[in-house]
This record gives sequence, C-alpha cells and structure tokens, in this order.
Amino acid sequence: MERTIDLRSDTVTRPTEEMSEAMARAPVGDDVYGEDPTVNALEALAAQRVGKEASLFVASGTMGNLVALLTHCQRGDEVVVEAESHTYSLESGGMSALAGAIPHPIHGVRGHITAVQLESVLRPPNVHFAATRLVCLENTHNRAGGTVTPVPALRETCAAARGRGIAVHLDGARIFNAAVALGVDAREVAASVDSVMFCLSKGLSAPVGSMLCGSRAFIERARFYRKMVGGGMRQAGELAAAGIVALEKMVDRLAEDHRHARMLAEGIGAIPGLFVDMEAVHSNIVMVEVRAADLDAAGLVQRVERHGVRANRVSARKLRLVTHRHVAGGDVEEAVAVFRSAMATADASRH
Ligand code: TLP
Repeated sequence: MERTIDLRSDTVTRPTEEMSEAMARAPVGDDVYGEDPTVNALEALAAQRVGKEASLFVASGTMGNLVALLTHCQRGDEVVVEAESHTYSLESGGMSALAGAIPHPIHGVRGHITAVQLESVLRPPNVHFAATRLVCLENTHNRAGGTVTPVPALRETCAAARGRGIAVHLDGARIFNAAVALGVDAREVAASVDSVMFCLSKGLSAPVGSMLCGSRAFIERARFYRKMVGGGMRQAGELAAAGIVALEKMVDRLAEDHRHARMLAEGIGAIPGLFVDMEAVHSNIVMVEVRAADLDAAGLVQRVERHGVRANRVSARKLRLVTHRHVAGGDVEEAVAVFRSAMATADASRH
C-alpha cells in the first residue's frame, strides 16, 4: 500500500519533534488554580499575537466558540451568523442547545457578512424581537473554501454592529492563514472584533487546543463558563508547550500550504468533469465541484481513496481538499494525477 496523501483537513497534522521535546520538559501545575506556568505563558503569548488583553486555553475550537457565546449572550439572545459558518452548521447545535441563543443565519459574500447585509437584518428594539447581542464572523471561512476577508471589510461590519451596541466574535480557527494570505499581522485581522478564537491544532500542527482571546474582563467571565462546560484542565502545560512552539515557529510556513493549495486547485480545475472556483482559493482549502453527470462527490472520494488520496465530501456534489505540513509539492502533483485518472476511469466506464 503506497503512502497516503491526506487532504481531509489540516487537523491531521502531527506535532513536530520540537513540540514533543517541549512537551516532555514543560514545567506544569494545576491550571484550575491558575498555577500552570506553561499554560500561563501560552495564554500571555496568544493574547499578544492577536492584540487582545487576555486569553484562555480551551480544548477545541468548538469549545472556544461555545464559551464565547456563553460569555457574550443570555438565553434567548439572537446571534447573527453566516449560514455556512462552522459555529452555526458544524458545532452540533451547541449555540442553541447549550448557550440558549437563537441563530439568525445570513448567506454572506464569500463567507463574509457585509455591513450592508448586517444593517438590513438588524431590527429596532421591540417587545416581539429577541435581543440581538452578537455577530459571529469567520476568517478564513471554511465552507466558503478558505476564503479570506480583508481587514477593511471586517472593520465595516464591526462598526455597523458596534453602532447598535452589538458585540462581534470572530471564529478565527485559521486566523493566521488569513493574516499570511493578506500579508498583515494577525493583530490587524482581530483589531475590530471583541473576541476571537483561533486553533493551535490545525495548520499550526499542535496536537490539541485552541485559544479564546478578548478583554481581561471578558476572559475572566469566559474562564467561569469554560469550567461550567467541563473544560477546566489540570496539568495542561504539556499541551500548552506544543502551542507555544506552534505560535513561535509554525505561522510563517503557512504560506507554503497556500502555494500548494493554488497548485492543487489549478491542477484539479483543469480536469474535465471537475470545477474549482479559482477566485475562492485564498488560503489552504480547495473546494471541488463534481460536474460529471454520473459520479457524485462521495463516489469520487471513494475512487481516489483506493489510490491513497483522502478527501472529505462536504455535499452531494462538493468535496474539500486541505493542504498542510504533511503535503509536499510532489504530493500535490501525485494527488492531481490520481484525480485525473479517477475521472478518466469514470469516463471510460460510461462507454
Ligand atoms: N473544522 C474542522 C471540521 O470540523 C470541519 C475541519 O476539518 O476544518 N471553526 C472553524 C472555522 C473550523 O474549521 C473548525 C474545525 C472549528 C471552528 C472547530 O474546531 P475543533 O475541531 O477544534 O473543534
């Protein structure tokens, strides 16, 4: 069996050797008492990297978004979300089931809720209406294909929200991909939002963990809600040590993942029966539409998997490919060849 080229997600990245070494020698303590020096160091570093006062180490991106919702909202509050956002569509309904919020989904423009779109759905206070407390943005936007929202567009939506006394949370699971793609500091991407969550465990290669960042007062309350959902950790410094390496060493290399994604998109987009919207390829994600009449996304995923290429089906006709540290330039070429032959076989079996 040949080597697998795993394009399902950047979450499959394994820790680097430097991370494993840092984990083995990390000084630890009980973090629920605030006594883990490595967690404290990671929280200070993460806050600084996105320009916020404080941050909180959480088990996952899903937990970070949930804790943000619990901290911003009361039960019954309305949250404006992008209709394809991870928070709304891929977090097991936690927004309603656990935070008690009512989502108001809007189809954004390449994953972004514009200021004009936001203005058009906000209603004046009235006894009939749930109180709109929060807007959730996502940058890069996963389902839109890793699309990046530029800083001025973020700023406009945040200003529209702020003008109505509404807070903004950014699901920045891949905020460093956005920053690298835009050629700006992550602080600029996060500057206009009230809170931001980002993941250490995706392209940055840490084994576990995400950071929720915001003002000192916000993070103090978030710490309470993290405990409530069972996320208080003890000697978590071993995990935090990998997170520190992720932030210090793994950000700049994301540019390589973006180059590979573009190569992959160009190669796959040129295969008859497959379509890639090149305008949407901004970072390390490529969405592929299967346009062949008698093959769907699930069928194509199965076919390429037989040749060692793994992809995720996202809908009947769409599959997702994600580049990361374990995908080299040669792997991209090989993956394109596997897709090409899978489509050619599909074509031949029709005749
Ligand atoms: N996304 C995962 C899957 O859940 C789809 C992936 O493979 O891309 N926000 C965004 C934008 C995300 O893409 C993800 C993970 C999360 C939040 C949740 O992070 P985790 O998986 O750590 O809970």
